[in-house]
Amino acid sequence: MSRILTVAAAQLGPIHQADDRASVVSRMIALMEQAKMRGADFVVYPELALTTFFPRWHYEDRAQADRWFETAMPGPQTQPLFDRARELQIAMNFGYAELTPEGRHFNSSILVDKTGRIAGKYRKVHLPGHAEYDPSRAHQHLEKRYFEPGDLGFPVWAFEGGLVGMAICNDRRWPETYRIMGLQGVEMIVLGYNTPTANGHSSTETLADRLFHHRLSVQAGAYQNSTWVVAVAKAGVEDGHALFGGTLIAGPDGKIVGELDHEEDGLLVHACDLDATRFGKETIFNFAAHRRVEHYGLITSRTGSGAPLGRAV
Ligand code: CDV
Repeated sequence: MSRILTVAAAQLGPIHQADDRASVVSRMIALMEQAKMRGADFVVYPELALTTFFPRWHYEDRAQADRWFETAMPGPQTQPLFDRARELQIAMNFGYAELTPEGRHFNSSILVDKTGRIAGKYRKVHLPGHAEYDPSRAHQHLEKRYFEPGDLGFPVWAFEGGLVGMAICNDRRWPETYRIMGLQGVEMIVLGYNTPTANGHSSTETLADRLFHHRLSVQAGAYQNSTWVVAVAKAGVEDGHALFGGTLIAGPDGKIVGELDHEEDGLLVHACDLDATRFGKETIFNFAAHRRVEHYGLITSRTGSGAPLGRAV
């Protein structure tokens, strides 16, 4: 048996500060139309898809960053994206900066079904970077200044015939992200990212090193939870600041089934067999048979690493 969900990873090239939402939405619609022509059921866009990666900019007054946030979803500028998705009968996922009516700020991502209904929302849990201007860094990464940590956990939804979950960028480096969704039987994880090409803490880490860590994280999460993972970049040079590409789809055996090799707007389309996730889930990663939760307490009782538990025997 096979259940096919044809997914289009829709990488976006750079978005500059001067690019308005309308121009970005029209690029997203162009990719959506190509995705539909190539047979996709589901188009997946990056983290903070509607704007430049603004957490690189320091605003003394945090409210100045509010112009990068959406106060309604859909709002007047994003409505055309929802309308076109409904016309084309294509599901979608994208990330955006969310400002709630209560004044809370999140780095969020939504699942929108083929009727244009928001079926699920995720708010980024693992916020990287720092909250105050740091002159020691080659570039600023102020996610901790502009967002609060997500408060929705890592849910999985019955969506477009499969079990689908979301993560955002830095979340992909944390095994807990995948395992919490694995424990809900996830069959596809969609995640968008904006990853600087250079490490702000290290002048020796190369682009190859950074792409290696990206692939390693995504492939391990896919394999260890026997799930598809669709990882989508916002890439290229935004106002002089480089983000790497590396948009890829990893299968439930951890192997990469396709990867983009450029940093522009572009599509990676793959027919994902959701039933291919069964083999790993029923054998080596049959959680019910093999997990030993009595030994996993530190995962939730300790945040940073601490004293070793080893004792003389
Ligand atoms: N947007 C991100 O979360 N970026 C991080 C960088 C800062 C390491 C990432 O994990 O790619």
